[in-house]
Amino acid sequence: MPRTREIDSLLNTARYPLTRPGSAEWRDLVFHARLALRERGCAVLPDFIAPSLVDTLRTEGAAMARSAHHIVETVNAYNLPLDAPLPADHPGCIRARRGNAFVPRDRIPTDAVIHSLYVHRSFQRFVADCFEMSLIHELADPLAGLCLNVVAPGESHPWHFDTNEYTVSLLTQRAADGGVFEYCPNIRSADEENLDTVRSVLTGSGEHLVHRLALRPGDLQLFKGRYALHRVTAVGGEAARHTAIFAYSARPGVVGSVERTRQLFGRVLPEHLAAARRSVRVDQLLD
Ligand SMILES: O=C(O)CCC(=O)C(=O)O
Ligand SMILES: [Fe+2]
Repeated sequence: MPRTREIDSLLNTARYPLTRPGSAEWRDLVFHARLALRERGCAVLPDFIAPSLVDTLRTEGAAMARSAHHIVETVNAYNLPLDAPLPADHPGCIRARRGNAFVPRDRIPTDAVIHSLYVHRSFQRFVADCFEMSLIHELADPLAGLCLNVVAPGESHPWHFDTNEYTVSLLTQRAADGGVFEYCPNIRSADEENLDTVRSVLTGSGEHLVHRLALRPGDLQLFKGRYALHRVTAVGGEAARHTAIFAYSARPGVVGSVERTRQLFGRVLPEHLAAARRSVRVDQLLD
């Protein structure tokens, strides 16, 4: 089996000394990431990947993008079934077209840059520290743990909340036009849905709550996607937008639901059926 790559060869180590945990530079990076996460639920670490690998990142992503599961769906921000019994003014009644496609973990080569990073202990330790956690775990989900999100020209990834509390992502190919990541920090919390505010964003009157990121390939993004409503706007031009999505959890053993897995990847594996009987959730929020 191809080996994963060593972290020193992957990163812009001059800026990101991940092999020196606890050093002054490490503490400074973590301090700033924590501040951004506390204030906005989002931290960007620019030029995280070694400049010499940014092209490899793009070509590897473009090759795996051929295995994306393409299906255009009508969804709501909570990924609730469209016939869920909700009051008429509930923001979950607002529908959108989801046109992005995911390449699942079992279609991503082990020696790809994004896989090498996802499983690397130094990287996980650094990410955990930024999220103020002692430890983070890869999802036990054989499909959703690591994905490539493909937004093709003309498509978008509409407003939604993530199932995972924390998400780490890395742009591998940017759109020539559009494909902007937009988010509303802390619009809900573990015990408050804030339905009125969510509805205002979905209907356009909450525009002042929307933040935008100008990401470049190789930038790392740390994000609290369970509490921030977010989307990728429609991609223009010829090129698709590709992002690696690294999903981690505070608990080991987290596996996506059967319904959501089928929705995202078009198939389920025995691990999903087994997990449905155990059901590990971190809170009682919708989705
Ligand atoms: O591709 C992105 O930048 C965002 C993807 C996203 O929000 C998701 O996969 O849940
Ligand atoms: Fe998301």
